[in-house]
Amino acid sequence: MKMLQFARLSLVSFTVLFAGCKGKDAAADKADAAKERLSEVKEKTAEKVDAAKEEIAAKKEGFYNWANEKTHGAQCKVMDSMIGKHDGVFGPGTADAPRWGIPESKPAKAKVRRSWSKLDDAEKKRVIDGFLALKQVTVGSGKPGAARADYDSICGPVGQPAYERNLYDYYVEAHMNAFLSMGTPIEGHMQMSHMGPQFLPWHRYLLLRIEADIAEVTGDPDFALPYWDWEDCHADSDPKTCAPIFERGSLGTGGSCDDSHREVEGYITDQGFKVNITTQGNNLFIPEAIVCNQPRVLHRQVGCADLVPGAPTRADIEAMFTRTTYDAAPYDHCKTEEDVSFRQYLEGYDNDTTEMTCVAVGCHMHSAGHIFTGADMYESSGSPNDPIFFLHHAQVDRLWAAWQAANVAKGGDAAVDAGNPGYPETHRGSLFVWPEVTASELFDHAALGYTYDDLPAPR
Ligand SMILES: [Cu+2]
Repeated sequence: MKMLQFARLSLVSFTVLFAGCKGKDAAADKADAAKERLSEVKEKTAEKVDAAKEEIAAKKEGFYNWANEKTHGAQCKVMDSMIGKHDGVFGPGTADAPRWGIPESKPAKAKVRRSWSKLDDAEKKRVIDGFLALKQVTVGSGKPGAARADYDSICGPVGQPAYERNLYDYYVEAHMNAFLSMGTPIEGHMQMSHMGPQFLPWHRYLLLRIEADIAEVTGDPDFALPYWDWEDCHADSDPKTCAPIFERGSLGTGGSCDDSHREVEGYITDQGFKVNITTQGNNLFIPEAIVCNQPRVLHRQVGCADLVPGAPTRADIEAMFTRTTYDAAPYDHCKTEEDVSFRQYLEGYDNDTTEMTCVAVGCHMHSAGHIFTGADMYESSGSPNDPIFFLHHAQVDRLWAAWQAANVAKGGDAAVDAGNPGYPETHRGSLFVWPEVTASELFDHAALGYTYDDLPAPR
């Protein structure tokens, strides 16, 4: 009996042992195959990274230290020579939602965009909550709008780690892509989001999209973006702080002029608002400057930059109304034969500066708002990282609407094209990143279903 048991046991052990051997062989085979696959993947990834590095190096060669140039004209020319060095390989940053935000026909009831400082505390919080909600709309979230968070991120192609894509950062990326791909051979110098006639329509559409996103995600179909009335900064005893806008209870503080303490404090930070993708050191055109997936708190340095005395003033707005032409040749950021056009002026350019930053990105009006807010709004092509970006651009959009209305009121030639006399024929087409939308269909804001609580008129 015992013998039999032993025999049986041995047989069992032998079988187990044998089976174990066989199992080990199979497992080893599997491990080898996995290793092989892994090294293949690694090799392919390394190849891709090398290719990306080469591409980036080639692009960097096109960058020139144009700060050496001392005159406006010379700086302009050098800047121009940089444009077109990037060929748009970074991906358009699109999500599959063509014409999102554009109503099929003019809605019966217009949305009303109101001044930020006219909102009560609860309304302000609702706006901030809307921005926060977009950060939660990730591809796998199952939330409304999740499909639009499935965009081509710039991070992979520039060799940066992926982060969890979301409906807020889509706009940061779209804006970064627009800078990186500026003046691509495909799009040409014509269809540019900045430094050209499409500056205003491009940002008008960006606002329409995010406004529609917030409306959908928060379930509030009447949601309208507020605007930052720059004049509110001058009603304050200290225009440098612009306390009525940068308040602790909602949008958060203005950070600090001390470079190591720029963190925005207050409601928005307490609610967990984080920056996920940005660029380092004022580099708008260099892919190497992009940093992904190092989440951090929002940064501001309100009123710290010497380049601008403060937010634009009422006098600046009056000067805007004296411009009679929408845009003038060479239709960019450079000097025109006479004075700067309306678009050049509102974007921030002037003819006289030789300060390199002011030649490149402008120091007045729109640009002044970016520089005045500082840090994330100023140093990066990812300026939509700061929600004030959308309020700021709503103000720019409002001033465009005001200028148009003033022209329509004048009648005659000034009233053509919804009050955009001088809008060049060559720049009416598709928008960069959103080719399904054309610039000219964005001329009439009322037809797009929104209006402003107050449009300034020339005095
Ligand atoms: Cu912009």
